[in-house]
Amino acid sequence: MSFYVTTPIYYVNGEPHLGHAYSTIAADILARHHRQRGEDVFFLTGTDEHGEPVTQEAEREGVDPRELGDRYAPRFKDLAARVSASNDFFIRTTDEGHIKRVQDVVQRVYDNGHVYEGTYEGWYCPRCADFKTESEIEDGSRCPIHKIELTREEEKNWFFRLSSFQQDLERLYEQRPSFVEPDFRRNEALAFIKQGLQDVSLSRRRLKWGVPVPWDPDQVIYVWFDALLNYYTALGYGRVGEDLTGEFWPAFHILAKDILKFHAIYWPAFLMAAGIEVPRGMYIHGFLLMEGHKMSKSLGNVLDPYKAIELFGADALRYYLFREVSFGQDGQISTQGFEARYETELANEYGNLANRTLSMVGRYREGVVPEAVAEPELAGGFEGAAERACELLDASELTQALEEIWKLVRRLNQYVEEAAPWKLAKDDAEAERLDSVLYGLAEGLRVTTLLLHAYMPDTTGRLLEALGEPGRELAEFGSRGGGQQLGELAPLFPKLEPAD
Ligand code: ME8
Repeated sequence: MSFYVTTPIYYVNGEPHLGHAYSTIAADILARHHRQRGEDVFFLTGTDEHGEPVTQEAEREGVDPRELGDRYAPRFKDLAARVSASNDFFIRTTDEGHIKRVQDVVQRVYDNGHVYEGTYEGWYCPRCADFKTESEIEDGSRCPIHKIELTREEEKNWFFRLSSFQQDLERLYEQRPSFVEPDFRRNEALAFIKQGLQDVSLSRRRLKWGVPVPWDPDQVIYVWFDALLNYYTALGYGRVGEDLTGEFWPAFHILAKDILKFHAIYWPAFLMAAGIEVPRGMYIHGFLLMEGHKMSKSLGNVLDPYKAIELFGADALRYYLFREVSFGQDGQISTQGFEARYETELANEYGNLANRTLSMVGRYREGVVPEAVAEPELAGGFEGAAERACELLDASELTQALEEIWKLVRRLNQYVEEAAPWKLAKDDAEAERLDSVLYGLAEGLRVTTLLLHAYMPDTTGRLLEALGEPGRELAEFGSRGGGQQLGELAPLFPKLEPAD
């Protein structure tokens, strides 16, 4: 089994922010989870360096657009590393390997008869690098995403016959109901298709910064086709000396609702036109909101993920984002909410559970997990838990899966209180029961921590090491018998000093 997951490639027209980190973390959780299930995984992220959004910023700063890529691509790469993303490759659309392959595919689409020369006139947003249909325009002439004035543009250039894929797309949506998830996004995309599709421009004449159209080098390929193709081109050169296309294509895409139309409509149509298999699917998430606004470079309403990671660690941020905001929906985030969950859930519930379990096994059983059978009242709560989490993760329901896993953390804490091992330890007649309780706690903690590993790779890695767990595969409760020597564990989520 193989699994190929991607994030959007981010524009290099400004500093990366938490919104970008969010998509990257989501894709990383899926990548890590699938690796835990023993699948071959390829995880791709990167930067989108051509086109209007980047050219505009370069003009504003009076620099060459190439310079912006060289400045910001390393920052995006660094952010991915800081949030513990386990991406296998970082693509830049200025890579030679990408450019060459984009030209190949676009040429194929041309050769297959899906391209013609024409003129288009309409309302254009340079930040989106997109013409807007009448129904997408806000307040007469504003971009609904960037809130800036649209410009009336006329373009004579190459067109992609999107309209001729209307039926193929409708059929695709019918045959593969989960092609676009969640459902309400699928319906949105399908409604857009059913309105009737218009052809879209495939090239830009005025623009110099982009991939030259192979049969007409005076024009560059429209940035959206150049960008979307990254998902495909990367497999051709992302691992030196190997072509991974056969092994990993088609991809599963993670993205937010702002770029739904490109991914859910243009992209599969373009692939069909090139004779390439359409994506395996895509999950469209919502926006992280601070004070009710979409956080973005252009609105300047930015929360700094670096500071959060420096103070609380990447795992805490990863956890918070997927716990607080129901994945798929827009959701408010705040520093107060973050600190509260850090304290009450990560430190008090999970961190304490880990430390208590290790210290009780240490104190009462010299650090060796008893070889015993867990009490049914505890074991029962774990039945089918891993399976449920897997099913939810298969549907990219990252928040619901985390919710299920967190129920296990709470159940274990409740069990500690009910079983009160410190009381059992005072009574020799209860030695067997104490064995069973301590075994159950260690086993429950192990199984739960394996499930949490995709969300919080660093802290859970430390805990699993202390639990003497060599592997990272998901496990059923009771599948390990006891007898392990437990190690030391520094607090997983230390209390912050007020000075911080
Ligand atoms: O659109 N909340 O790049 P981009 C959640 N280059 N996610 C957010 C977010 C927020 N507030 N802000 C940004 C582009 N994102 C194109 C994509 S793909 C072939 C080309 C995330 O830099 C989210 O994934 O504007 C969104 O779709 C993406 O960043 C847009 O990044």
